[in-house]
Amino acid sequence: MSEQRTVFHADLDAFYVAVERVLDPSLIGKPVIVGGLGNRGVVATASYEARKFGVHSAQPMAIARRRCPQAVYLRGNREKYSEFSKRFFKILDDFTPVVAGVSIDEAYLDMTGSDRLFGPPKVVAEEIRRRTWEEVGITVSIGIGPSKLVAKMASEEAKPDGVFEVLPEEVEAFMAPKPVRALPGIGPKSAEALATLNIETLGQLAAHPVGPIRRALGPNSAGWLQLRARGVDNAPVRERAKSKSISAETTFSENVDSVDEMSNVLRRLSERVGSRLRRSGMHARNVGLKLRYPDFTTVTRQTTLHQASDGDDAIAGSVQMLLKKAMRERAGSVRLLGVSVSGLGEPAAQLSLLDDTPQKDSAISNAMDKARERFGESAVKRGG
Ligand code: DCP
Ligand code: MG
Repeated sequence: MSEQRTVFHADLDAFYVAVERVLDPSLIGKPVIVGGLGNRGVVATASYEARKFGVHSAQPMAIARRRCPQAVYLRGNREKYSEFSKRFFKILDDFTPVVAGVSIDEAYLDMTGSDRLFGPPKVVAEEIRRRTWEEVGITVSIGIGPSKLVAKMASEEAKPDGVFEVLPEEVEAFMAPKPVRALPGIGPKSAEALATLNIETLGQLAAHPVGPIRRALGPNSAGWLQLRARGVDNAPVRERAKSKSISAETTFSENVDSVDEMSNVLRRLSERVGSRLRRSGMHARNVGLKLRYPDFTTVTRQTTLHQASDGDDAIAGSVQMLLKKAMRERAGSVRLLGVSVSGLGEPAAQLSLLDDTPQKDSAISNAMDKARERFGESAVKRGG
């Protein structure tokens, strides 16, 4: 069918902790936990020393403190992390024009045909690792495979501080013994449903008759997941999942009842989402607001932009409107606010000539990103 591809998945090791260790080498070798330190905080990441005690990302901080009281706890520094992230992505750009960042510390690289320029994949991967170590001061793990899916799973194998290559002829044997949960796209619920069919491994999933799997997982995902269980994935490195969204949220240590304060927080969250959106090179069609009330009732409201955009004003404007609406429906204090964008796609080639607002918004927002990079997030604010 198509030519054989070579895909890399590169993921920095314990990224936030690694940055903290560059800034303060006395943290090297110690259990270190970065995250929200308030009583409702969660762990953003933990050093591998702390992971041994059962501490992991997204865990409530209270549990981490119980499991690893001797760790060094840090609040973290978003601007520093994004600065290090940019330096890492700059290095990746030197190796291929086809780099797709998927998060602050993680990217796919299409390295098909790069042998002639740089040498065999493993050698190239070691070169990326060497440069990242020397120029950023952080270790990165790299998985190599004939598809994004296999490269991603190989990088799990490579972690920490290593390279793991899966050759095309090794894919099935590499996938088959893994538990179904190892496949991106299979969560705890799907795994449970598969367990009722006595399917524990990807090999068993691939070999099972499709009928019962359809009934267990739904007609849409069954066939697709069986292919993926065998490592089949033709998605190009550039393409992003259609369902992809970008979001940012804040849980307050004390409930907030002032609508002005909610507005301010939402403005900041909108800018954070906008800046990540601009880095992705995509425009968003939908903007969403999330509110959680003190009784834990959570509501989400969504609106569609007139024109897909990546500008802070477009996002923040819609969010303010959604906030007003939500407060009319249920006024009072909130414990969490969130902003999201979805319906992401390539920017329209030709924006409306009659309406230059989105372009201007986008250009100003880009300039603000640069200024924030230099002076910090809170230093630069746009007039209301
Ligand atoms: N992160 C976060 N909240 C999460 C997961 C991650 O804030 N629920 C942040 C902290 C991580 C960074 O994103 O340092 C990168 O996420 P990874 O999943 O790549 O985790 P790490 O880089 O920390 O560790 P690993 O070595 O497993 O990649
Ligand atoms: Mg990482």
